[in-house]
Order: sequence, then structure tokens, then C-alpha cells
Amino acid sequence: MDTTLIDAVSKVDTAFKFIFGISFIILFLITAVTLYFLYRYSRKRNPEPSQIEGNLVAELIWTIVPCIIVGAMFWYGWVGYKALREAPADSYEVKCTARMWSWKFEYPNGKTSDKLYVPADTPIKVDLTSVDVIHSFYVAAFRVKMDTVPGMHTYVWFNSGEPAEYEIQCAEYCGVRHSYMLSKVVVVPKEEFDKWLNASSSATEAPNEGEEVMKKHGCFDCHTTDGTELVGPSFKDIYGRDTVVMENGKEKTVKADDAYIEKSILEPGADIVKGYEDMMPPTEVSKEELAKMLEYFKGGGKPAVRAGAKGAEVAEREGCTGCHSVDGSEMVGPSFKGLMDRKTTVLKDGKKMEVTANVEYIISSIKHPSEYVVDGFEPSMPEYESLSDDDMKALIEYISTLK
Ligand code: HEC
Ligand code: HEC
Ligand SMILES: [Cu+2]
Repeated sequence: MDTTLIDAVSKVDTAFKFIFGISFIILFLITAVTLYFLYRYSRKRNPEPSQIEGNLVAELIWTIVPCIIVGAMFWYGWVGYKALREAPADSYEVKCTARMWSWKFEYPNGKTSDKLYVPADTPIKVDLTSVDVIHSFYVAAFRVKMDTVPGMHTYVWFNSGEPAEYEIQCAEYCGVRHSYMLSKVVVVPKEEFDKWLNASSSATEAPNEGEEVMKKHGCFDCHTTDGTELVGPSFKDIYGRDTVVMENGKEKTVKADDAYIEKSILEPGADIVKGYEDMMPPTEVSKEELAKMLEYFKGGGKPAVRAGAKGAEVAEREGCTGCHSVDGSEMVGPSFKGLMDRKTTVLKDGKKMEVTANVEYIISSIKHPSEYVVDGFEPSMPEYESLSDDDMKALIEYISTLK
């Protein structure tokens, strides 16, 4: 890669050190000369002041030397500025939208995130804009700071370097939660980045603890989750079904409820599923592990999806949670907790009225927040007109889980 472009950081630092160094030297010289003059030309040593006029050499020196210094400052500044402005043509581009009071990053494949994940050792160009007021995208580690302006596109670029994390701050005062407008640049190895980019978001799937436990105990050595038979029956949809088992050589039909599954795990030799060998080893499992496994079987052997998980993610990504809490506490806006079907006093065209927060009301509150303004709050919520139907549905589902 072109190394002259990579070290924008060091060029900015050089300009800074140069200007700081010169300023420091000049401060030192001026102070020294002042002190010397105080001493040398005090009334005691120099009772008769004299008028001095026309010294060509002195005039030339105090004109030319400052010109050279200022010219050199300009030169170093210009070199650093050019390095910051000229993004390499092969930069990886990420779109960034700032809003009160969060950042949203969008990738070429449409994936969005509230943190800036980037591949290591790659020039990254961040295309910046804002939906409400002027913010400023500031990553001190990369020496980049650029205003994000509504209706306009600006950019910064940097070379991501080694895997690490850096702070993103907003550097333009933008309202009461300005100081919370924080995020991170997360630099990860290229392969990991590709995996992250192409994975559906992890937050929609509850961590599947049952599966973890079973992996640990080697259950999947003999059982599949996709319906195919291995040494034992597949785990797919076994919960609640009627199973024919052999008990002392006699057939018996049992319902695969909690007790049956528990027994199958703890005493595998007791009820043998018809058509299988008595091959399952007894496993030492704790009560918690057993509970997690039962949870897993109840979910049909699939990762369980938490209700409202997608909506939670949308709320995070769209910045709703920057102004709305989910725990009942008041932030800039009313809490999402208990919002669904609550009676709310709102101002419509300056008149107070009572409404019930049903689905239509909530949709209208999101798309056109200024139509009904909740009493006691500022009408400071931005309009979310371009939210997709899917996102809207997910948000409503999420809000209705917050009882
Ligand atoms: C060495 C292979 C093997 C291992 C390891 C194994 N199993 Fe099994 N499992 C079987 C076989 C064979 C059967 C069918 C015979 C029986 O019911 O014992 C079975 C049956 C079951 C059943 C009843 C299935 C049904 O259709 O009713 C459950 C539940 C079960 N196993 C859970 C587990 C769990 C949980 C683990 C890990 C802690 C595990 N197994 C580890 C071989 C194994
Ligand atoms: C900049 C802060 C801010 C952001 C971001 C924000 N809101 Fe709001 N929201 C408010 C404020 C302030 C109110 C109360 C005043 C009003 O009704 O306009 C409000 C009101 C609401 C209401 C009506 C609440 C009630 O009690 O009746 C809903 C629903 C709502 N917002 C949903 C959302 C959703 C969903 C998002 C994200 C897509 C979001 N808001 C983003 C500030 C914000
Ligand atoms: Cu800001």
C-alpha cells in the first residue's frame, strides 16, 4: 500500500509539534528579552531614554524570519491537511448518519450498526451526514474530526491499522445528551469482519445456553438437530410428542414431557426408544444444566428467538434509546416501558387531549412526532418517516413486550 497516504496521523502530529515547538521557542525568547530589557534599561542603568530610528538590518530580520516561520507552519499544515483529505481510491466506504444522540453506520450490503466495525489494515472512508442538527465526528486516535451537516455529505478517512478499539465522540454541542453521544471504532481482523458483516445480527437470537451445555457433554456426537438419525434419535421436535419406548422388553407409548426427557438424560437405560440400541451413556449434569437443556428441547431444538429482539435492535440502531428508556425512567422522551395502551395527555394543535397509546397512535408518534406532543415534553423528537414497515412492526412488537 502507498505509505505516503497511510501516515496521515504522523503528518498531523508533525504539524502540531512544529507549531507547538515554534510557539514555545518564541514564548521563551520574548520572555528572556523582556526580562533582559527590564534589567538593562531600568531607570537606574539608563536614566536618559533615547529615540532610535531606522535600522535596516533589524527590519529585515523581523520581516523575513516570521515570514519563513509562518510559511513553514503553513507547509506542514498543508501536508497534513492533504493527507487527511485524499482518501485512497480503494478505501472501504461506510455511511454514517448522526442524530440526537447517536451514530448509525451503514455498510455496502445494507447491514447497519451503532458501532463502526472495520477490517484491519484497510483505508476506511466514512461518509458523514446528519438528520437533525450539526454534530461532529471525532476520533482522536486517527486525528480526524469533521462536522456532520443535515442535508450535506462530508467525509473522513483513516487507515484502520491493527485490531483495536477507539472512541468516537461528538465534538459539536448538539443538545442535552451531547456528552453521551459516544460510540466506538472496532478494528477486527479481515476474516472476522467478513463474518460479522455477513452474519444476521446476533441480538435476534437469544444465547442458546442449552445448546452450549449439550456441546460440552458431547450430546451432538450421537444426536442431530435437523431430523437426521445418528446413533440416537434427532432432537428435532422431540418435545411433547408420543414416543414408543421399550420397558423390560415390552412396548409402551409415553409423552415426551419434562419428566421423560429428564429421565432419558439421567437414566438412559430405563426407557429405550424403539428401534435404537441402549447405547446412551449416563451423563452427570447439574440442575441448572438440565433446566437449560429442557428449555432447548421446548424450543424444538432450535435457537430460541426472544420476542421483540429485533425491535430492540431497531430501537438501538435508530437512536430511539438515546431519548427513551425501557425501564420506566424519564429521559428526553417518555419511557417505552408500559407505553402500549397507556392513557396519555397530549397537545394537539396547542390543545390538551387524552389519548390511548394504541398501535395507530404509536405509529403516528414515530412518523410525525409533532402531531401529538406528550404533555410535559419538548417536541424534540425527529421524524422517522422513512422507517421500513418491517422495522416499524418490530418496534411495535418490542414496545408491547415492555410491560
Ligand atoms: C453415545 C451416543 C449418545 C450420547 C453421547 C448421547 N445420547 Fe441421547 N440417546 C442415544 C441413543 C442411542 C438414544 C435412543 C435410546 C435410548 O432412549 O436410550 C438416545 C436417547 C435420548 C433421548 C430420548 C429421545 C427420544 O426420542 O425420546 C434424549 C432426550 C437424549 N438421548 C438426550 C441426550 C442428551 C441431552 C445427551 C448429552 C447429555 C445425550 N443424549 C448423549 C445416544 C446418545
Ligand atoms: C431526540 C430524542 C428522541 C429520539 C431520538 C426519539 N424520540 Fe420518541 N419522543 C421524544 C420526545 C421528547 C417525545 C415526547 C414529545 C412528543 O410526543 O413529541 C417522544 C415521544 C415518543 C412517543 C410517544 C410516547 C407517549 O408516551 O405517548 C413514541 C411512541 C416514540 N417517541 C417513539 C420513538 C421511537 C420508536 C423512536 C426511534 C425510532 C424515537 N421515539 C426516537 C424524543 C425522541
Ligand atoms: Cu452530537
